[in-house]
Amino acid sequence: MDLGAGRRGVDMGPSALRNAHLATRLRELGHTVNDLGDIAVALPETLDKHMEAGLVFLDPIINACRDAAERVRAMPDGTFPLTLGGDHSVSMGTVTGNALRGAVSKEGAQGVRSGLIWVDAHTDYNTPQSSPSGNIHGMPVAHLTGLGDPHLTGLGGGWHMRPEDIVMIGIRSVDARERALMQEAGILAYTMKEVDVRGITRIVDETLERLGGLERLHVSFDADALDPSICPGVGTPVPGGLTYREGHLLMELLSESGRVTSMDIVEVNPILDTRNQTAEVMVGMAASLLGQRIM
Ligand code: 6HN
Ligand code: MN
Ligand code: MN
Ligand code: MN
Repeated sequence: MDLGAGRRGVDMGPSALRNAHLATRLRELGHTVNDLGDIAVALPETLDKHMEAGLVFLDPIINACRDAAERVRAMPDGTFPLTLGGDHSVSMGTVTGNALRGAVSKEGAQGVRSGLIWVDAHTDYNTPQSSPSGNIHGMPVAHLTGLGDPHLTGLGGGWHMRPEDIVMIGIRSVDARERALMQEAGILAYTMKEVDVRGITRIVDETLERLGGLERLHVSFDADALDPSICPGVGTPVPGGLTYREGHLLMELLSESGRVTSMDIVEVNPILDTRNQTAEVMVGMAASLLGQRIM
C-alpha cells in the first residue's frame, strides 16, 4: 500500500522487488521461498482522503496492518517472514505479528519480548499530535511502543515494543516534536554522524549487545536509509545516507550473528526510480541478510 505515504507509488514496490528477482536470489542461497502474494488494500483513488484525528487514511491502514500481522503471526515455525512494502506503516503489522508468532490467536495472546532494528533516514516516531504531515508512515515506531491512535496501538491486543528493545541506524531527518518524543522514550538512534565517526562494525556490535538475550530480532529496512544516489526510488529522500557497502556490511554482520528472525523491505517507489535500481539494491540487501543460513 501507499496510503501511509505522502505521495503515490510505493504500492508498486512489491512488484518491483519481485521483478528484480528476489525469490531467485534467495533460492540461489539455498532457501525455500514461498510467495504468499499481496494483501488487498483499497486504492486511494476510491477513497475520500481526509484527516481523521491527525491521521490520513486511518481505517484502510488499520485493516492492512491487521491483515499483515495475522499473516506473519500464522507463519509456521522455522520460517523467516520477509515482508515487502509498501509504505512503512505496514511495519506496525509485521512487528506485531512477529511478536505474536506461536500464539494461537491475537485475542488474549501474550506477545514475546522482541528486538527491533530500524534502518531508516527517519525515526518514524511521530504521533498524530506531533506529525507535521498526518502521514502514517512517519508514525509506526511510536505506535508500536503504545503512543498514538488507540486502533493502531491496539494491533497486538495489548502487546507493545519496549523502547529499550529498539535500535535505529542511518538516522538524519527527525521532526522537532518527534525528537522530543524519542528522547522521552529513550530510544537509541545511531545517526549518520555516528556511522561516519564510529563505523558500521562497532554499531552492529553495540546493537547486538543491547538486544542481547532477545530471541526474536526484526530488521525493518526503509530504502531511504541508503543514499539517494544508490536508491533514488524513494518518496522522502534525504541526502547523506548509508553507502552501498555500509548497507551490505550492516546486513552481512547481522546475518553472521545468526540472530535476525524476520525482515521488512519498505518504501521502494518504482515511479520515482531509475530503471528499477532501488528494487535491485534492496534485493541485494535482503540477500546479504539471508546469506548465511539463519534458521
Ligand atoms: N518514512 N517525518 C516525516 C513525517 O511526515 O512524519 C517523514 C516520514 C517519512 C517516513 O520514510 O517511512
Ligand atoms: Mn521509514
Ligand atoms: Mn524513511
Ligand atoms: Mn520514506
